[in-house]
Amino acid sequence: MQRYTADTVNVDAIVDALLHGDGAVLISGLFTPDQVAEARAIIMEHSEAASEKVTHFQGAAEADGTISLQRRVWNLLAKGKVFSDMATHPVLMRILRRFLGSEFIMGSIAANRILPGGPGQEPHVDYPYWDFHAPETHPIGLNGSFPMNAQVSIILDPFTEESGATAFVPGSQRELRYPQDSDRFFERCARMEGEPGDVALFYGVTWHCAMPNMSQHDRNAVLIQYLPKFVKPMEDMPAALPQSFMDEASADMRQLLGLNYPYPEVLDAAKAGNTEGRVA
Ligand SMILES: O=C(O)CCC(=O)C(=O)O
Ligand SMILES: [Fe+2]
Repeated sequence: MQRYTADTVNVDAIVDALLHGDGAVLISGLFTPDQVAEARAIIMEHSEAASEKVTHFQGAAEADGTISLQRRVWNLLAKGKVFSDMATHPVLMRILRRFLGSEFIMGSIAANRILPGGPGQEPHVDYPYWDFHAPETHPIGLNGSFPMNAQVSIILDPFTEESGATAFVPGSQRELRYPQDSDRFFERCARMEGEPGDVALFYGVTWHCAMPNMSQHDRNAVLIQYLPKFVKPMEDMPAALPQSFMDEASADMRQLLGLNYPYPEVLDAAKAGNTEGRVA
């Protein structure tokens, strides 16, 4: 996995690595210790109750109703300005404008906290390909040659093999396919290891999963899903945020919330509130 810093970021090389290379890169030191500490404290506070909803990729160890050791915190934009600053970091915006098109949007921003002893996930691909185990539900001929997803993991605790750093199979993004048992994922995988403040950026068709946390510390990350402007986002963020958030949002945040892209729209004037000619 190629490693960059904010100063050495090479957009063309990163786009090439995401599409044709490993499918993942690491950008180290993108966020300050203060930002990491603030984000982590908010996530820890909001995930103290074990009832936070987990992902559809939740580990088998939790399926029996025991206390969840993998916890999600949703709707982060409403929980602290630090998360808006993270989502709109200029280095990420610059890379993603090239990768997903200049008007790309955000489909989800959530935290994943894996407690000590917490489980990993099944190997998978991410939204909007997450159900590609049923390829017939997607358009015929769909492949990964142009991206409809980019994933950012902002690392808030040391990501090591022991603590369950995200596993991925380098190069698996080149062929859009859901990983099978016969793909021997766990024998072939590399790990997205990093320090708090680092960012793992990957193309979500790369086979990957969280791994079990065998360390003594929590393993927190902010997971951001970015999409091209025309893909229906996974979370309805504008509906979950107060109007004041929208009113104060930066131009980049308005773009990420999809506010620049108006569809679907009612294009029939009679239905759009023009009562002239409306049939009662
Ligand atoms: O937390 C991680 O390591 C990865 C999480 C992930 O891939 C997901 O929830 O889709
Ligand atoms: Fe994932």
